[in-house]
Amino acid sequence: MKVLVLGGDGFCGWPTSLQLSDAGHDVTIVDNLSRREIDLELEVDSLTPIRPIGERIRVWKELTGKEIGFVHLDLAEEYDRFEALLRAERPDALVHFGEQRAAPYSMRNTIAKRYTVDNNVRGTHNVLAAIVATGLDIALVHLGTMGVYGYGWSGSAPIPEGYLTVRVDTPDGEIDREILHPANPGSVYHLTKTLDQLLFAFYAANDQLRITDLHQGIVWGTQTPQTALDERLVNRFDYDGDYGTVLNRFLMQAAIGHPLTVHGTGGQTRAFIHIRDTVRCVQIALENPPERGDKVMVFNQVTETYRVRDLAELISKLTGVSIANLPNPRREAVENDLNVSRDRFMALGLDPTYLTEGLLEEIRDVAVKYRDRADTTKIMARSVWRKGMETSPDLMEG
Ligand code: USQ
Repeated sequence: MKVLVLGGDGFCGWPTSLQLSDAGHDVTIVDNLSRREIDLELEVDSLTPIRPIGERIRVWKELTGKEIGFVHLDLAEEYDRFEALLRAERPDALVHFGEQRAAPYSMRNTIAKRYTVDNNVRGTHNVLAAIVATGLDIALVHLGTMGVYGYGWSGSAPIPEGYLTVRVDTPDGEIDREILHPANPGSVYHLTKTLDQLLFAFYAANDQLRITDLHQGIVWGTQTPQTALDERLVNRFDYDGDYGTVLNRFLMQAAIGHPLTVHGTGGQTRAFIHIRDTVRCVQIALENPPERGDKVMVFNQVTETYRVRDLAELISKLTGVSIANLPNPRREAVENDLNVSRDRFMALGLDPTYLTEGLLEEIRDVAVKYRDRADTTKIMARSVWRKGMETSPDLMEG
């Protein structure tokens, strides 16, 4: 299959590009390298020494003989070039990771909020409009987020995969209706993914585009079988207060002996998935697209759920590092339960990496190996959800 991976230089995009290339697909990465620019803006670097995109692609060719193309293009700003690229390449499918993906960064200041909305919503709409304009039958797989559902879901019923059947009272009696699960975003970033959902619903209905939306949980881990082949292919590992996700942050903190930065009581329950499973899920979704005229196909891309404080305790027990309960810089439920339906990927053969199996390997092979590259001044989360929440003390003891 000929596939363009939009955002193929990022944390999920790069290992997915290698996974798809390895599986025999003809892959071209389309990326504006904005994630690398944000590193410069934040004055922080991936814990792992990631190489320039050109070198990554050359090394992959050297090791496997497989070619990956690269086009430097901004989806939100360069619509005409993108449409021309689709006409020239005539891909069978697009995998769309090309969005600003950090919730804390999206809440950092007004500039970051506006950038996140402009970049993500405009980029996604340009992708959809370009598919329609070319008239090509291109399947689209988009990386969404579990965060579109929010964490206010109560009761023991699992969060369904995208849709909810509701009973409506009418003068003629009760009728059942299937609706998109109500959106309840917790940050400007998550808000953009809920807006994406509406764009997809419209284009699937109006233009019969074939769209799959992956509602992914929090990714942890770094390497996949392909990125581990050579150090020059290594995937990025973010640990800073804006881009680092909770579990990878804890692993890095444990590796350098920094108290684990639990926000509040750590009663937040979240869904998790290892990066190895992310890339497998994207491949499965790509190879099992919906038919023309189908509604948007939604998968919950998660393998297990954990409470933040249970994660901290697990890592503390493994490594002896202490736990710090910090004032929470976010507006979010102090405690929540989370029960997620994830039947589709399991039915399609996913064999997950569970946290209890992969943690030690991750600490040893990544966090400890590269700990000397860590900038300890970047660990504390400083982006706050509302003015007045700037309470994070500096914790590092040296
Ligand atoms: N948290 C801590 N301590 C930390 C960092 C985070 O207690 O040092 C807490 C947060 O307050 C939050 C939870 O851990 O309750 C998760 O935070 P996170 O930064 O790991 O995840 P989040 O901001 O939700 O975003 C990440 C990815 C995003 C993806 C999302 C999936 O950056 O791209 O969409 O996970 S989900 O959370 O399921 O919506």
